[in-house]
Parts: sequence; structure tokens; C-alpha cells
Amino acid sequence: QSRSTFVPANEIRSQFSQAMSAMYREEVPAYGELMALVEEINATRLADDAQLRDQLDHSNGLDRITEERHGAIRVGTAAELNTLRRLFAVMGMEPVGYYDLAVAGIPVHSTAFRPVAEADLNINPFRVFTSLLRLELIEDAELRRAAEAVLAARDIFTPAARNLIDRAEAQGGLNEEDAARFVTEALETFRWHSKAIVDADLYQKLHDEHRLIADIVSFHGPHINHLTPRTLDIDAVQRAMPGRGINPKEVIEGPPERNCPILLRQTSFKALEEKVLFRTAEGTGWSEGSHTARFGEIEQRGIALTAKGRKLYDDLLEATRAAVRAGEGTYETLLLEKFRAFPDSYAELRAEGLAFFRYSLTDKGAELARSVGISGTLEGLLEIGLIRFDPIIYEDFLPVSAAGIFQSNLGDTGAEIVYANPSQSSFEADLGAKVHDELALYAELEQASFAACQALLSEKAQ
Ligand code: OOG
Ligand code: NI
Repeated sequence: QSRSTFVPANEIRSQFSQAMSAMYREEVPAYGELMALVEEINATRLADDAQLRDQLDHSNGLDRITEERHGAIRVGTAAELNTLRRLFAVMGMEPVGYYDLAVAGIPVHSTAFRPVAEADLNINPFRVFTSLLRLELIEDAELRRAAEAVLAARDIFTPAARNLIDRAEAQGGLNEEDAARFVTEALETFRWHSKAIVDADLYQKLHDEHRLIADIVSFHGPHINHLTPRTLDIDAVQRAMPGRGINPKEVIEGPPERNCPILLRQTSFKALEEKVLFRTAEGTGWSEGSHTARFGEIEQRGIALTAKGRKLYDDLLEATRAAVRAGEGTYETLLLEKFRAFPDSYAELRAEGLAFFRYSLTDKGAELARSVGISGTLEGLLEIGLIRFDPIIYEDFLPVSAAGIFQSNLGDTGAEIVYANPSQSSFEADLGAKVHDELALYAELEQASFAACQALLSEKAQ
């Protein structure tokens, strides 16, 4: 097997993301409707906004927009999470970030699998938000043991998928035939199964403990629970949804509408109620029931914030929530009001060290670089117009938003659980790897973009 015959991981990821989208479109028809709506609005927005087009072009973001989506799954055991890490690695996706959802009363902790290098993100930025159930948080020991037994008996991967993961690791890649088979087999893990692997009684007990626990434990695998396209104008999509027969949740999660979008704004529509079959207690037949797990979501991505910017974001969001609790007004107006304290021009965001930027040569810079050698500081080169800066897009997630999304789709029933500490190290032990620090990734990207400018400008000087 020679290396040159391997299908690039980027290509496998693109194929997988397309296959996933086709499967979800069939399973959840509203998703197809949503995709069409988002595509229309993106096209209009791009046609109307030359500045946005130019900016996306300079951060290599233009081509990837319509291909861009994220999904989410929830798994039950460390072994499942561990094999998922290996499965995603075949497609060039690595775990980035640690999210503790326990703070929001949700018994999971999570990471996002995604490509890490800029070139790979530009080819296809497909990501999967992946949550691991914290079974230790179930207090009822008998119920915990019952859940453990169900999880221990299932295999969420097909034998062929397992073989192909082994082969990809041993060889360093997959040939064309294997890659195509891998996509088909890996997809099986994410498929919806309407036949539960528990009886109605156990389902109900798990559900009473927390709806999410029932969703994770009761089925053959971690069905993809939403697949989210990226829109360039979330307010427009939110307004247009009801006209298409889609009913979004009331508020958009994340920062308010701004000139310079920051981080991530998301909205979703309610989970579908789906018919499921439970095993009868004797195990001889089936009884009908229903389950809600899958929903639709859209998102708009903005600039990645530095630690300082993120702190300001968190503080303002908390101030908004406190003001809402104090009855000072509606969430939406208070959010807008509080976020006036967040600078809203790229120049200010940069000057105050609140966000990450990608530097590139201007036309003038490129022209000069061809004739003379130039060196200078970043600020100097910016001032004389040889370098420009564009936002680095946030590729990750927000735990508070995620909690809002989870909650809107779970409803309010289900007992409160008191949670243990966040535990990144135990998550990483289960995962079998450390998660990347997302802030470090953005900082590297920024530094590398300036270094590349410097190299181009100084070429002729040597
Ligand atoms: C994941 C929710 C988090 C997002 O976009 O923040 C998420 C889940 O419901 O499993 O997907
Ligand atoms: Ni999501």
C-alpha cells in the first residue's frame, strides 16, 4: 500500500459530511427546508454585501460557506468516546475544547471534533459536538447499574467500521475503495433507530432521571440529533422560518446583532416527536411509544475572541441574565443594552486585543514585495497600507448557548441533578487524548498569518 494511493482525510470528511446531510434530510424533512432557506438568504446576503464578500475572500472563507455544517451526538461510555475519536481521526477531525454542561444542569461533558489547520478548515470545516454521559451522576444505584448493563451490551460501531479504523491507523490512510466503504459504515453509527433497546418501563425511569439520559441509553446508537448549516444572516433566517412552516425558539442564543459579529449566534426549532418501539418486558414483542430528541438549528459565526474578549463577553452575558432575573426588562433589549460596552468595529477590537485577526498583504503590499524588500513592525506595515486584517472566524462552541439549545429541546420536566465538578482530565482519560486548547489555535493562526506577510515582504531584501 503506498501513501500516494490514500484518499486525503479532507476528502473523506467531505464525503462523510455530504452523506450525513443526505441521511438527515431523509430522516428529518424540515432539515431540507431549512437548508434551502439558508442557501437563499446566504446568496442574497453575499450579493448585497460587497464588504462581507471581500472579507470572506481574504480569510479564504467564501468557498466553504454552503458546505459548512456541524452535527451533535451523545454517547454513553468511555469506550464509545474513545473509538469515536479514532473514527473522526480517519477524517482529519481532532478534539478541540472542553465543555462542561453540568453547570447548566445537564449530565454530560463534551468536546468538538473538527479539523484544526486553516487549510483543512477551508476545504471542509465539518464538526461534531460530542457529549459523554456522566453516569456517575445518577444517584439511584439500581438505575445506574441497569443503564450500565444496557450500554455495555451495545456496540455502536459496525464490525467493518472497526476494521477500517484499525486499517487506517496501521497503514496511515485508506485507499479509494476502503475510504468509500468507511464512509458508508461510519454513517451507520449516526443513524436513527426507532426500535429502542430498552423496555418502556426502563425508558420511563431513565427519562424521569433526566430526558437526556433516556436519549443516550435507550437506543442502538448515538443518532445525530441535529445538523446545523451556517448562515450569514441569522436574524433574516429566524424571521423567515415561520413562513416556511418552521417554528424557531424565541431567542437567538449568544451575542446580539452587531456590525461586527462575534463568536457564535444560534437558534433552533423544537425536537420532533417520533414514534418508537419499546421491547416488551418479556422481550417477546414490541410496544409503541414516542421520543423527542432530534431538532433543527442554524448558526451565524463571527470573529474569534481572545481570552480578554471572551471574559468581556461572559461578563456582559452574565450581566444581561442578572438584569433579566431582577426584572429590569426583556432579555433581548437588555442584551443589546449591555453589549453596547463591547466595541463594534474591527479596528477597535484589534486595538484593544479583544479578537483574533488574519493578516495578509494588500495589493500595494504584494506589488512592493515583488520589487523591493521591506521589513517593519505589524503596526508600521498596517499604517502604510501594506498589510490588511480580517476576522478569524470562531470555529468552536459556547457552553451557555449549548445549554440553552439543549434546554429548549428537552423541555422543563426531569428531576434536577446536583452536579460534580467539571473534570477535563477524566474526560481526556476516557477520550484517550488531550483536547486542543482553542485559544492557542487561534493565536497560532494569527501569528502565522503575520509571519507569512513578513516573509513575502522581506524576500527581496535577502
Ligand atoms: C449538543 C448541543 C450543543 C451547539 O451547537 O451548541 C450544540 C446536543 O444537543 O447534543 O450542538
Ligand atoms: Ni448545535
